Amino acid sequence: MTGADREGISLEELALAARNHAMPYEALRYDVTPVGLHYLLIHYDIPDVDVSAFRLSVGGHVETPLELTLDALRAMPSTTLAVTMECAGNGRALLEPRPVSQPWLLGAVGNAEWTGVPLRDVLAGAGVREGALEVLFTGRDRGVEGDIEQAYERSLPLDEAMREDVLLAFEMNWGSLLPQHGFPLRILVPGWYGMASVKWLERVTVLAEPFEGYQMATSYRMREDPDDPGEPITRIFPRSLMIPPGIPEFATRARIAEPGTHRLEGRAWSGFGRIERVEVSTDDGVTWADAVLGPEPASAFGWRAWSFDWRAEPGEHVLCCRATDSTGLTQPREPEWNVGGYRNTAVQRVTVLVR
Ligand SMILES: Nc1nc2c(c(=O)[nH]1)N[C@H]1C(S)=C(S)[C@@H](COP(=O)(O)O)O[C@H]1N2
Ligand SMILES: [Mo]
Repeated sequence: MTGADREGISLEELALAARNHAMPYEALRYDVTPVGLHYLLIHYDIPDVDVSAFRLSVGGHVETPLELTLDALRAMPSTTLAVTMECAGNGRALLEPRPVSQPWLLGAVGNAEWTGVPLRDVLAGAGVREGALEVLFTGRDRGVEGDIEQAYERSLPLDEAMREDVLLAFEMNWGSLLPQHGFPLRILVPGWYGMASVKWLERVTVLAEPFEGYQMATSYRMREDPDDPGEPITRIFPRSLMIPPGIPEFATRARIAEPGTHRLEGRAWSGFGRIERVEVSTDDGVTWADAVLGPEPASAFGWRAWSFDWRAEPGEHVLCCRATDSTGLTQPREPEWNVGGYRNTAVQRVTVLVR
């Protein structure tokens, strides 16, 4: 189905799409996504943060509540990890009917190097009390969603929050966080969809009961219909994307390529396990062949490069790619429709006219 056949996009969706940009597919060529090419998703407005007055509060079910300056956090031992972050709504606009929200095609992803202090070191300083269940992360940004005025906030189960790779991150690609990526501090949860990595972090609260806020109880759940409470969305399902070969037609983005051998290149990632296989189809998913995998990424949740030599013959071809991880999870041919339009990891299809 071409764009013109599909139900038109609304001005509200356009307003969201123009604020929250995707990573262009050609940026899959970079192992580390340049900051300005990383996707962006901001539910409300970017808050104005006075960094001289900034304090991170750590409280709730702890022995000693803390108020930490940025300098105090920067003075602690820090780690840098290359992490693929992806929005849970990536692929939403390809669902039919299209759930109305940020209308992502497939570019809501990026692989950045994040520097920060392990959250567990800070929690150890505060002393988590017996009976703690979850850790709540509250951002400074406020808005109205589902008729509820709220700060953007999400919780994590305590065992996830205590992983050594969950960072209080203050740098992205070796520079201070930019305003749009959470300046001056965000939480980074490798392997989980982006909604868990709360930006503009103001407060960390240890909880002895589950947090039932809007972004947990209503948003970010796989629901078959509006009455279905659904299952929460957590880790990133495997996906692979390719750099579309050839050149684009400006208005339609249709690809045009010369006959001959094209090296197809892309990246694959998963929040469940290592990428073990990427396959390519040049006949719209009828037959598949293995791509050549690049080296194992240095960090567990960084993306992995792959390539595939395609002998392009004149005519129209639909190229597809599909990733499988070490837990055996792979990508379906068709999406699983759901109310929020989440986790559409159906294989990418790129139509190329060879002439
Ligand atoms: N405070 C706050 N944190 C947030 C969001 C937000 O709107 N507010 N958006 C979340 C979502 S849905 C995603 S996908 C990621 C996007 O991070 P990025 O814009 O740095 O790529 O941030 C998450 N953290
Ligand atoms: Mo997201």
